[in-house]
Amino acid sequence: MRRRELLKAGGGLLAGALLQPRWLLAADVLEIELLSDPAGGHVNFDPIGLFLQPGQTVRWVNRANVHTVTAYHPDNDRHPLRIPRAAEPWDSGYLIEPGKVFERRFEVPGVYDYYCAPHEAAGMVGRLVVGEISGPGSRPFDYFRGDPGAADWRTVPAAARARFPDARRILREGRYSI
Ligand SMILES: [Cu+2]
Repeated sequence: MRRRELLKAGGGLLAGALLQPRWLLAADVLEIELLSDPAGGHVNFDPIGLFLQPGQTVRWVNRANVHTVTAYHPDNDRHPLRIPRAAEPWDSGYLIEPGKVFERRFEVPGVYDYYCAPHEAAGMVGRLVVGEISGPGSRPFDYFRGDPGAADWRTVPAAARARFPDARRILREGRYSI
């Protein structure tokens, strides 16, 4: 590698380190808990909003009740596309017992919205910002209206829309709990 390229690579690393909140530097795996009160009336992901760098992994841990971790993607029961176009959709399936975990590594930058299948209508959703605010997840909830290819996509329930944290806040604060 020539000196000029070395300097360029070093500069990129430095810029990345400065942008990254200090608490992120220690961990390649970031944890999100799946929570519920005993009656099941109040359910949520904690943190509901999380910033990570490309290459980092998220581990979702079920603490109570039965949940899924499912990407907003047409492959998942015709939900609208709200993850980067180049990213693979995912669905954890049911995490039935406390202590069950689901892990996923994120490489493609952008906003990733996801939901819990049994509790989406109750507003159990989460948002990841991987590196930057971009992609379908950064657009309004009804951005696909009038697109013939998206005619059979569902709408995001009102309770879920109301819960999503602002992506700019996630970028600013690193993580956001409700
Ligand atoms: Cu749930």
